[in-house]
Amino acid sequence: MDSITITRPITLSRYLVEKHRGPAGLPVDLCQLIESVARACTQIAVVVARGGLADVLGEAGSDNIQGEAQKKLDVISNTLLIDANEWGGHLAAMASEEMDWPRLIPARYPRGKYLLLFDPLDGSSNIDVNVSIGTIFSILVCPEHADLSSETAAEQAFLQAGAHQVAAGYVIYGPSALLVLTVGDGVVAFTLDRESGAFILTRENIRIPEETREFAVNMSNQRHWEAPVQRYVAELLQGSQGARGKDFNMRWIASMVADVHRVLSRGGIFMYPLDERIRAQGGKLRLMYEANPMAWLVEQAGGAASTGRARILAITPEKLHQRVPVILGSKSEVAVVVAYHADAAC
Ligand code: AHM
Ligand code: MG
Repeated sequence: MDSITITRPITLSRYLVEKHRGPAGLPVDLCQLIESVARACTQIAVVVARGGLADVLGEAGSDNIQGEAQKKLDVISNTLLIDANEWGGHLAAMASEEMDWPRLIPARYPRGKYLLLFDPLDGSSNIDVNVSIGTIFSILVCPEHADLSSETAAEQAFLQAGAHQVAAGYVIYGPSALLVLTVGDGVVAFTLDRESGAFILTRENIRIPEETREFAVNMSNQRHWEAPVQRYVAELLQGSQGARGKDFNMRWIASMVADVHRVLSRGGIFMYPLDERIRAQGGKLRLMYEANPMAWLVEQAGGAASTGRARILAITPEKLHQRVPVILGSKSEVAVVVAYHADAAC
């Protein structure tokens, strides 16, 4: 009889079970929590893909705590993530870009030991124009004896540096839906098989190339940037005729998930630096559910992530919705920007 080759794809479930059994010894409840986040993202992928067919495009008619207008899909994605994760018994609380305060687990469900943070649908400005968007998530351990007596009291439990994350990742809703994940031993990617509904391992040991010729920044903000970023980008634009001695290419999708995914895939540097208009608020991107998970993924892939003055993962947050400047990607490029900040401080 002819032999038949059966390919057995590695699903997210199998990957996590193997992480539990292997040297990483990933706790079972953390594995289950990651799966439950992934399940919610599968539902978000379906709704995002239906778009205008499901009447989910456009404004929700409300603002979030940052005063930004919420899209219908922001609100729907937030609800799907809450509904998928609050009953499982893994969480002590969750926090979201779209909620003013942490959400406590209702008393009818068991309370677990993890804290889940998410930006349910990042890249809001791209939702209605059919450009890639994504969900970003970060998981922390809830401190023992944390005060979870009220939503406002619970904020304190979340205020941990990104270096304490136990899992982080994003799902990008693009031509394919991909889950990119780290549990602290490298970065892997899974592609959603829309027929089976399973995330299938499609890339392992993702590494960001050290050298790059590509940068991502919103150039329309140029005149407002601080001097070190002005200097860095001016040199990139001078290309082979300037100090860098080589030409650079620019990409700006305005979805952090899509821009960071490109950096993880083929290298580059992504920046949302401080500028004069956003100085008082600390930056544009949010530390705890945008910068931290992305910074950890990038570091795990051999890159670097900084505010220009500090390693992002070392920052102890003061507020849940705190914002920071973000400069991340290929290590050698981030090092140049950090050096320019240090020069300017002398
Ligand atoms: P959002 O969470 O409201 O979508 O804002 C974050 C997004 C990032 O995805 C992206 O990098 C940035 O905002 C784009 O900002 P801008 O429109 O200023 O270029
Ligand atoms: Mg966002």
